[in-house]
Amino acid sequence: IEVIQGVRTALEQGHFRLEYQPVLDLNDGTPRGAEALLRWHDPERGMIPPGLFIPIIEDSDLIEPVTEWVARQAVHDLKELQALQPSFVVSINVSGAALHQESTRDFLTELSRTENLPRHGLSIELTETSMIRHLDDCRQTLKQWKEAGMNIWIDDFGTGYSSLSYLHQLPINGLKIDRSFIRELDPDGSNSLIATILTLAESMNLHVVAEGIETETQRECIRRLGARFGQGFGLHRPMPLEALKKLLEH
Ligand code: G
Ligand code: G
Ligand code: MN
Ligand code: NA
Repeated sequence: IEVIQGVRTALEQGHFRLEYQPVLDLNDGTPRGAEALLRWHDPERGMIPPGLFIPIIEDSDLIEPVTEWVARQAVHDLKELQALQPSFVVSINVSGAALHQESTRDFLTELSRTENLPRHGLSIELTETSMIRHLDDCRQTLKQWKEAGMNIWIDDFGTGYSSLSYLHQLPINGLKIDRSFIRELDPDGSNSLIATILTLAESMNLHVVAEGIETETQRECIRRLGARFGQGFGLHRPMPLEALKKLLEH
Protein backbone atom coordinates (compact mmCIF):
# COMPACT_ATOMS: atom_id res chain seq x y z
CA ILE A 1 0.00 0.00 0.00
CA GLU A 2 2.80 2.38 0.95
CA VAL A 3 4.74 1.64 -2.26
CA ILE A 4 1.61 1.99 -4.35
CA GLN A 5 0.73 5.35 -2.85
CA GLY A 6 4.35 6.40 -3.24
CA VAL A 7 4.42 5.54 -6.94
CA ARG A 8 1.17 7.42 -7.46
CA THR A 9 2.69 10.50 -5.85
CA ALA A 10 5.95 10.08 -7.79
CA LEU A 11 4.01 10.06 -11.06
CA GLU A 12 2.03 13.16 -10.08
CA GLN A 13 5.01 15.10 -8.80
CA GLY A 14 7.53 14.09 -11.44
CA HIS A 15 9.94 12.09 -9.31
CA PHE A 16 10.69 9.52 -12.00
CA ARG A 17 13.75 9.73 -14.23
CA LEU A 18 15.18 7.53 -16.94
CA GLU A 19 18.81 6.53 -17.04
CA TYR A 20 20.40 5.02 -20.12
CA GLN A 21 22.92 2.22 -20.30
CA PRO A 22 24.77 2.26 -23.64
CA VAL A 23 24.91 -0.80 -25.89
CA LEU A 24 28.22 -0.92 -27.75
CA ASP A 25 29.31 -2.47 -30.99
CA LEU A 26 32.03 -4.74 -29.60
CA ASN A 27 34.03 -4.62 -32.82
CA ASP A 28 34.78 -0.91 -32.67
CA GLY A 29 33.46 0.19 -29.27
CA THR A 30 30.95 2.71 -30.61
CA PRO A 31 27.59 3.22 -28.85
CA ARG A 32 24.77 1.99 -31.08
CA GLY A 33 21.88 2.22 -28.67
CA ALA A 34 20.89 2.33 -25.02
CA GLU A 35 18.53 0.63 -22.59
CA ALA A 36 16.22 2.96 -20.66
CA LEU A 37 16.12 2.14 -16.94
CA LEU A 38 13.56 3.66 -14.60
CA ARG A 39 14.77 5.57 -11.52
CA TRP A 40 12.57 6.84 -8.70
CA HIS A 41 14.13 9.73 -6.79
CA ASP A 42 12.12 10.23 -3.65
CA PRO A 43 12.84 13.60 -2.01
CA GLU A 44 13.05 11.98 1.43
CA ARG A 45 14.14 8.40 0.88
CA GLY A 46 16.53 8.98 -2.01
CA MET A 47 16.83 6.59 -4.97
CA ILE A 48 14.48 3.63 -4.91
CA PRO A 49 15.57 0.94 -7.41
CA PRO A 50 13.02 -0.51 -9.86
CA GLY A 51 13.63 -4.02 -8.59
CA LEU A 52 11.96 -2.86 -5.36
CA PHE A 53 8.82 -1.27 -6.73
CA ILE A 54 8.11 -2.70 -10.21
CA PRO A 55 7.21 -6.18 -8.86
CA ILE A 56 4.79 -4.55 -6.39
CA ILE A 57 3.01 -2.30 -8.87
CA GLU A 58 2.73 -5.17 -11.38
CA ASP A 59 -0.28 -6.37 -9.44
CA SER A 60 -1.89 -2.93 -9.41
CA ASP A 61 -3.42 -0.57 -11.94
CA LEU A 62 -0.25 1.52 -11.73
CA ILE A 63 1.86 -0.61 -14.05
CA GLU A 64 -0.05 0.91 -16.96
CA PRO A 65 0.62 4.63 -16.29
CA VAL A 66 4.22 3.86 -15.30
CA THR A 67 4.83 1.96 -18.54
CA GLU A 68 3.26 4.83 -20.47
CA TRP A 69 5.42 7.39 -18.68
CA VAL A 70 8.56 5.40 -19.50
CA ALA A 71 7.61 5.00 -23.16
CA ARG A 72 6.71 8.67 -23.64
CA GLN A 73 9.91 9.86 -21.99
CA ALA A 74 12.03 7.37 -23.95
CA VAL A 75 10.52 8.53 -27.26
CA HIS A 76 11.18 12.14 -26.32
CA ASP A 77 14.81 11.35 -25.46
CA LEU A 78 15.24 9.14 -28.52
CA LYS A 79 14.60 12.15 -30.75
CA GLU A 80 17.40 14.10 -29.08
CA LEU A 81 19.73 11.14 -29.41
CA GLN A 82 18.87 10.59 -33.05
CA ALA A 83 19.61 14.25 -33.74
CA LEU A 84 23.18 13.38 -32.76
CA GLN A 85 23.29 9.91 -34.30
CA PRO A 86 20.41 9.11 -36.68
CA SER A 87 20.75 5.33 -36.38
CA PHE A 88 20.73 5.36 -32.56
CA VAL A 89 18.16 3.07 -30.91
CA VAL A 90 16.58 2.98 -27.46
CA SER A 91 14.91 0.06 -25.71
CA ILE A 92 12.40 0.03 -22.86
CA ASN A 93 11.49 -2.82 -20.52
CA VAL A 94 7.86 -3.91 -20.57
CA SER A 95 6.90 -6.27 -17.76
CA GLY A 96 4.62 -9.26 -18.12
CA ALA A 97 1.66 -7.56 -16.46
CA ALA A 98 1.78 -4.70 -18.97
CA LEU A 99 2.45 -6.93 -21.97
CA HIS A 100 -0.90 -8.60 -21.54
CA GLN A 101 -2.95 -5.42 -21.17
CA GLU A 102 -4.83 -4.26 -24.23
CA SER A 103 -4.46 -0.64 -23.16
CA THR A 104 -0.66 -0.90 -23.07
CA ARG A 105 -0.57 -2.77 -26.35
CA ASP A 106 -2.58 -0.07 -28.09
CA PHE A 107 -0.82 2.79 -26.34
CA LEU A 108 2.59 1.69 -27.58
CA THR A 109 1.27 1.06 -31.07
CA GLU A 110 -0.25 4.53 -31.28
CA LEU A 111 2.79 6.19 -29.75
CA SER A 112 5.06 4.62 -32.32
CA ARG A 113 2.75 5.65 -35.16
CA THR A 114 1.86 9.19 -34.12
CA GLU A 115 5.35 10.19 -33.05
CA ASN A 116 6.55 9.35 -36.53
CA LEU A 117 9.61 7.57 -35.25
CA PRO A 118 12.12 6.30 -37.73
CA ARG A 119 11.40 2.59 -38.13
CA HIS A 120 13.20 0.42 -35.62
CA GLY A 121 14.20 3.36 -33.41
CA LEU A 122 12.35 2.05 -30.38
CA SER A 123 12.72 -1.49 -29.06
CA ILE A 124 10.77 -3.37 -26.46
CA GLU A 125 12.46 -5.83 -24.08
CA LEU A 126 10.35 -8.72 -22.84
CA THR A 127 11.29 -11.77 -20.79
CA GLU A 128 10.57 -15.22 -22.16
CA THR A 129 8.58 -16.12 -19.06
CA SER A 130 6.23 -13.20 -19.59
CA MET A 131 5.63 -14.16 -23.21
CA ILE A 132 5.02 -17.87 -23.07
CA ARG A 133 2.32 -17.54 -20.44
CA HIS A 134 -0.11 -16.34 -23.12
CA LEU A 135 1.59 -17.27 -26.35
CA ASP A 136 -1.33 -16.64 -28.70
CA ASP A 137 -2.20 -13.20 -27.33
CA CYS A 138 1.45 -12.36 -27.25
CA ARG A 139 1.93 -13.24 -30.91
CA GLN A 140 -0.82 -10.76 -31.85
CA THR A 141 0.62 -8.03 -29.67
CA LEU A 142 4.15 -8.43 -31.01
CA LYS A 143 2.86 -8.50 -34.56
CA GLN A 144 1.03 -5.23 -33.97
CA TRP A 145 4.09 -3.60 -32.37
CA LYS A 146 6.34 -4.72 -35.20
CA GLU A 147 3.95 -3.40 -37.81
CA ALA A 148 4.03 -0.07 -35.99
CA GLY A 149 7.81 -0.06 -36.43
CA MET A 150 9.13 -1.27 -33.10
CA ASN A 151 11.69 -4.04 -32.58
CA ILE A 152 11.27 -6.85 -30.06
CA TRP A 153 14.07 -8.23 -27.91
CA ILE A 154 14.06 -11.11 -25.44
CA ASP A 155 15.54 -9.91 -22.16
CA ASP A 156 17.53 -12.12 -19.77
CA PHE A 157 17.65 -14.77 -22.48
CA GLY A 158 18.51 -18.25 -21.22
CA THR A 159 17.09 -17.92 -17.72
CA GLY A 160 13.48 -18.89 -18.42
CA TYR A 161 13.95 -22.67 -18.49
CA SER A 162 11.45 -22.85 -21.31
CA SER A 163 11.38 -24.82 -24.51
CA LEU A 164 12.88 -22.81 -27.34
CA SER A 165 10.02 -23.51 -29.73
CA TYR A 166 8.47 -20.13 -28.99
CA LEU A 167 11.36 -18.52 -30.87
CA HIS A 168 9.84 -19.81 -34.08
CA GLN A 169 6.37 -18.66 -33.12
CA LEU A 170 7.05 -15.05 -32.21
CA PRO A 171 8.33 -12.20 -34.39
CA ILE A 172 11.53 -11.42 -32.49
CA ASN A 173 14.49 -9.29 -33.57
CA GLY A 174 17.13 -10.19 -31.03
CA LEU A 175 18.30 -11.83 -27.83
CA LYS A 176 19.82 -10.14 -24.82
CA ILE A 177 21.93 -12.91 -23.31
CA ASP A 178 21.59 -12.93 -19.55
CA ARG A 179 24.57 -11.80 -17.54
CA SER A 180 24.82 -15.16 -15.74
CA PHE A 181 26.29 -16.60 -18.97
CA ILE A 182 28.81 -13.78 -19.24
CA ARG A 183 29.91 -14.29 -15.64
CA GLU A 184 30.74 -17.93 -16.43
CA LEU A 185 32.86 -17.24 -19.50
CA ASP A 186 36.22 -19.00 -19.37
CA PRO A 187 38.83 -17.41 -21.64
CA ASP A 188 40.67 -20.75 -21.83
CA GLY A 189 37.59 -22.92 -22.21
CA SER A 190 35.34 -23.84 -25.10
CA ASN A 191 32.32 -21.97 -23.65
CA SER A 192 30.14 -24.39 -25.55
CA LEU A 193 26.84 -23.28 -24.01
CA ILE A 194 27.15 -19.66 -25.02
CA ALA A 195 28.70 -20.66 -28.35
CA THR A 196 25.59 -22.73 -29.01
CA ILE A 197 23.33 -19.79 -28.18
CA LEU A 198 25.27 -17.59 -30.60
CA THR A 199 25.02 -20.22 -33.34
CA LEU A 200 21.28 -20.52 -32.73
CA ALA A 201 20.86 -16.76 -32.95
CA GLU A 202 22.84 -16.55 -36.15
CA SER A 203 20.92 -19.34 -37.81
CA MET A 204 17.66 -17.62 -36.91
CA ASN A 205 18.88 -14.21 -38.04
CA LEU A 206 18.59 -12.76 -34.56
CA HIS A 207 20.76 -9.95 -33.26
CA VAL A 208 22.57 -10.52 -29.97
CA VAL A 209 23.47 -8.26 -27.06
CA ALA A 210 25.71 -9.77 -24.37
CA GLU A 211 24.58 -8.32 -21.03
CA GLY A 212 26.51 -7.78 -17.83
CA ILE A 213 30.01 -7.39 -19.29
CA GLU A 214 32.07 -6.31 -16.28
CA THR A 215 35.69 -7.04 -17.24
CA GLU A 216 37.97 -6.53 -20.22
CA THR A 217 38.50 -10.31 -20.32
CA GLN A 218 34.76 -10.95 -20.62
CA ARG A 219 34.45 -8.31 -23.31
CA GLU A 220 37.22 -9.80 -25.42
CA CYS A 221 36.07 -13.35 -24.84
CA ILE A 222 32.46 -12.77 -25.88
CA ARG A 223 33.55 -10.68 -28.85
CA ARG A 224 35.79 -13.51 -30.07
CA LEU A 225 32.92 -15.96 -29.65
CA GLY A 226 30.98 -13.79 -32.08
CA ALA A 227 28.62 -11.53 -30.11
CA ARG A 228 28.33 -8.28 -32.01
CA PHE A 229 26.88 -6.05 -29.27
CA GLY A 230 27.52 -5.72 -25.55
CA GLN A 231 26.31 -3.92 -22.44
CA GLY A 232 27.55 -3.91 -18.87
CA PHE A 233 29.14 -2.02 -15.99
CA GLY A 234 32.58 -2.70 -17.51
CA LEU A 235 31.59 -0.77 -20.62
CA HIS A 236 29.32 1.93 -19.19
CA ARG A 237 27.11 2.28 -16.13
CA PRO A 238 23.56 3.55 -16.64
CA MET A 239 23.75 7.36 -16.99
CA PRO A 240 21.47 10.38 -17.32
CA LEU A 241 20.44 11.52 -20.81
CA GLU A 242 22.82 14.49 -20.74
CA ALA A 243 25.81 12.21 -20.10
CA LEU A 244 24.76 9.90 -22.93
CA LYS A 245 24.50 12.87 -25.28
CA LYS A 246 28.05 13.92 -24.34
CA LEU A 247 29.22 10.39 -25.08
CA LEU A 248 27.65 10.52 -28.54
CA GLU A 249 29.18 13.93 -29.26
CA HIS A 250 32.70 12.52 -28.89
O1 G B 1 18.23 -0.77 -13.27
P1 G B 1 18.23 -1.96 -12.36
O2 G B 1 19.37 -2.93 -12.46
O3 G B 1 18.03 -1.56 -10.93
O4 G B 1 16.91 -2.77 -12.77
C1 G B 1 16.42 -3.79 -12.02
C2 G B 1 15.28 -4.45 -12.78
O5 G B 1 14.25 -3.49 -13.05
C3 G B 1 15.70 -5.04 -14.12
O6 G B 1 15.14 -6.33 -14.22
C4 G B 1 15.10 -4.12 -15.12
O7 G B 1 14.72 -4.82 -16.29
C5 G B 1 13.87 -3.60 -14.40
N1 G B 1 13.48 -2.29 -14.95
C6 G B 1 14.22 -1.18 -15.06
N2 G B 1 13.51 -0.17 -15.62
C7 G B 1 12.29 -0.69 -15.89
C8 G B 1 11.09 -0.19 -16.51
O8 G B 1 11.01 0.96 -16.95
N3 G B 1 10.02 -1.03 -16.59
C9 G B 1 10.07 -2.30 -16.14
N4 G B 1 8.97 -3.07 -16.26
N5 G B 1 11.16 -2.83 -15.57
C10 G B 1 12.26 -2.04 -15.45
O1 G C 1 16.71 -7.40 -16.39
P1 G C 1 17.46 -6.36 -17.12
O2 G C 1 18.49 -6.94 -18.05
O3 G C 1 16.59 -5.35 -17.81
O4 G C 1 18.30 -5.59 -16.04
C1 G C 1 18.97 -4.42 -16.32
C2 G C 1 19.72 -4.10 -15.07
O5 G C 1 20.99 -4.75 -15.06
C3 G C 1 19.98 -2.63 -14.97
O6 G C 1 19.33 -2.16 -13.84
C4 G C 1 21.44 -2.50 -14.77
O7 G C 1 21.73 -1.61 -13.71
C5 G C 1 21.90 -3.90 -14.45
N1 G C 1 23.22 -4.12 -15.02
C6 G C 1 23.69 -3.61 -16.17
N2 G C 1 24.95 -3.98 -16.40
C7 G C 1 25.31 -4.77 -15.37
C8 G C 1 26.52 -5.45 -15.03
O8 G C 1 27.52 -5.41 -15.72
N3 G C 1 26.50 -6.17 -13.87
C9 G C 1 25.40 -6.23 -13.06
N4 G C 1 25.50 -6.95 -11.96
N5 G C 1 24.26 -5.60 -13.36
C10 G C 1 24.21 -4.87 -14.50
MN1 MN D 1 16.37 -5.16 -19.82
NA1 NA E 1 18.39 -8.21 -19.31
